[in-house]
Amino acid sequence: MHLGRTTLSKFLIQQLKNVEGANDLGALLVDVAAAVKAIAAMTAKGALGGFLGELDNRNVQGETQKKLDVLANEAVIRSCEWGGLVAGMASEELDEPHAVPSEYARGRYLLVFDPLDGSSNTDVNVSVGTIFSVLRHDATAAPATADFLQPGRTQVAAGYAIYGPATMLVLSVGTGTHGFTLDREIGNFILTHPHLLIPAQTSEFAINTSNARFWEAPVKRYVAECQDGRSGERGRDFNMRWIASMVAEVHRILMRGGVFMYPRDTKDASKPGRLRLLYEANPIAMLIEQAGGAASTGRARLLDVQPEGLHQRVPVILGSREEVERIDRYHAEFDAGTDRPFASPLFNERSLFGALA
Ligand code: AFP
Repeated sequence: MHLGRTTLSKFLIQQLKNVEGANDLGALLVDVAAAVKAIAAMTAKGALGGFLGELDNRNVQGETQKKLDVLANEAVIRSCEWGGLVAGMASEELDEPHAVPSEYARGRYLLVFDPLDGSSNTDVNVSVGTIFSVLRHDATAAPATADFLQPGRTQVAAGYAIYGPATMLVLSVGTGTHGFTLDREIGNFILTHPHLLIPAQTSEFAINTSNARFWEAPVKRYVAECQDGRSGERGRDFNMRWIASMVAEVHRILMRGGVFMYPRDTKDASKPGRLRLLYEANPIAMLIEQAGGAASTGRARLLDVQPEGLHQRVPVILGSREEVERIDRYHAEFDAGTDRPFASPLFNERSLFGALA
C-alpha cells in the first residue's frame, strides 16, 4: 500500500480480496464514506449552512436533537438504503430499525450507526464524528430488532469519521485499524495512517470528573492514583483530557495512546452507563482491539457483551492495554472485597468517605 496514493476503494479491494462477499462489503463501506463526505460538508459550513441549533423534539434517548443529528442521520440512510447491500439499518436517532424501502433490493448486511456523536459540541465548533458498525444478516427476510442484537465480536467491519481540522475515516475490516484523510480537492479518502497501533502504556486518561462522586470504588481508586502522580502508587505524573466527544478522545488514543472511561455510575441507577453498546461501544471496541488496545466494561470484554436492546447502554473503559487491564483488576479486587485501601469501610459507597468523595 502506497502512503498518500492508496484510495479507500483500492485499499478495500486489497484487504477484502480473500473475504467471502467482499464486493458487497467494500461497496457498502464506500457508500458510508459518501455519507461521511456529505456530513463533512455540512459540519464545515457551520453557521453559514443554517445547520446549527436544536430542534424542538427529542430522540429515543430522550435527548434534544440537533439539526445536524437529523441531517446526518438522513445522509447515512439515503446513501446506504438503495444499493442492495443492507437488509436494514439501526441508528441512535431512530426508535426502531429502518427497513429498506420495498423498491430497493435487500442485502446481507446490517448497518448500525451513531450519525453524529458528540453533537452537543456542534454549536461550539468542537470535533464531532460518525460511528458505524457492520453486522451480517444471512437471511432474505427483512431483519427484526433481534437480528441486530449480535455481540460486537461478530462485526465484519467498524469505523468512525472525525470532522476535525481534517476529516478522517478510521476503519477496520478485521485486518488492523487504518486511517484515511479526506482530500477535499479530489473528494477521495487517502490512506495516511495504515496499521494504527496503541502503545500498551500511557500517562493520559480521559474521564468526566464532574461525575466522581457517582463512580464505583475501583474507578475512584484508579483516578486517585493518576492524580497522585509521581508521589503516589503509580510513581509518575498523568495528564487528563475530556473533550465530551468520544470519537475525538478515541482518535487521540489511536494516535498516541491513552485510556478513555465512561464507567457505570450511580447518577442514574437505571442506566448501566452513558454510551450505547451497538453503535458506539462495539464499533469503537473493534477498532481499539484491532490496534492492539483493550476495551472493557470493567468486568467483561466489551465485544463479548450479549446485547439485550437496540439502545442498550454499557460502561466503557478502553485504550492502552496495560491501563485497561489494571482498571479491570481493580474491579475484580473490589468485587472480591480484596482491594486496598478501598476495601476498608471508610471508602465504600455507603460510608462517610463514600458520601464525601
Ligand atoms: P452527545 O452526542 O449527546 O454530545 O454525547 C456525546 C457522548 O455520547 C460521547 O461522545 C462523549 O464521550 C460523552 O457523551 C460525553 O458525555 P458528558 O457530556 O456526560 O461528558
